[in-house]
Amino acid sequence: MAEYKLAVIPGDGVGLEVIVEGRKALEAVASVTDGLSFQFTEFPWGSAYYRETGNFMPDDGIETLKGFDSILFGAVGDPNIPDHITLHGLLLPMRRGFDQGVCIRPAYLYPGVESPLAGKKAGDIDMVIFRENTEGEYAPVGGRLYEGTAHEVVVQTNMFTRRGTERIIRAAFEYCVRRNKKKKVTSVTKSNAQAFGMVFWDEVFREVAAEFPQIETESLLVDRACMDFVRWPEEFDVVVASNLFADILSDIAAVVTGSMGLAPSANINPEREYPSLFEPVHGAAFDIMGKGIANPLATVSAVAMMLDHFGEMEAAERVDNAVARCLQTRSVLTSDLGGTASTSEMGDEAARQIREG
Ligand code: GGG
Repeated sequence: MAEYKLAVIPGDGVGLEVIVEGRKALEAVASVTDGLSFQFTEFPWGSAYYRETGNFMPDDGIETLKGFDSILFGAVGDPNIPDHITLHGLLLPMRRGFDQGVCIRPAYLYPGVESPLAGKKAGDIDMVIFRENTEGEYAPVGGRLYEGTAHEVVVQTNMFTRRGTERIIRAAFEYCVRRNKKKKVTSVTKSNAQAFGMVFWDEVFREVAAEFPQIETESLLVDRACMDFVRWPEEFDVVVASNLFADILSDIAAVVTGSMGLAPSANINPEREYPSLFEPVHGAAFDIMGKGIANPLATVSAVAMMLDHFGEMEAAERVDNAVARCLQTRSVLTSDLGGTASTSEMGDEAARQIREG
């Protein structure tokens, strides 16, 4: 009998809409799985909370979340608050506070979904991106001096630690070994220009790769990787990159597999000392928020990644299969995939598919 305590943070924008459907998916899978249940505690943190209190979460927010098995997160971002304030107020403190250094972002071209790239068939694109998640270009290291004057100075420092770099690269290789249909790890840097941090990354990549001689390896510069994601995405298997590069690459991977609305993300604390966080890759989506048309399937797939993290493999597979069936049957789809369904109709269909298994 497993009962998981989940913290639910819908956050902002369409996060509020898709999280409801993520919860429906969890309730559906619990209803058909013996001994599986969830206890939800919802937190109203995000931009509305910031307007009321001056903070995106309470001072003891991280401490409060420590008591949970996992966090289900929607999105952060507000049209009237600068993005660097919202992101650094809620999501990044959780990723760093819970040492979630391994971010996993799969991208798969499902049967029934059309890629914007000509000639790509279902399954042609099947890659998993490993994003370093707590340092690199996202480290809050830097400052501004003489602001607003003609001699203003701005410093923004990338930060790479051996522990963080080794950890994400090793996670990518171990994933290849565990899911043995994955055979190649591609590391992406810009070490011709970034001669300290990224040369270091390349060195660590070679060191870790030597422990996995059975896995094919490749190192690409990020500009080349961006081109290849568009012209030859089928060449990629497992990709590992720094915080910023993998964020950009995972958005490209999401659009070439049909929609940002299908891309899930797992922010993992590999040591399991702290809760991990599961979310859709997409953000608050100001253009469609409040309209009830956001695609909730990225959140449903994030729920499957959470179940996989818990070791609830049958339940995870049931949710993954339900998403695949929704996409293949095409009877209920949101507008990003050419349908007319609302967010809640799509979520109901996913829950129905989960129950029917
Ligand atoms: N659900 C993810 C989300 O809200 N993303 C907002 C965002 O801007 N994220 C930046 C990042 O993940 O680096």
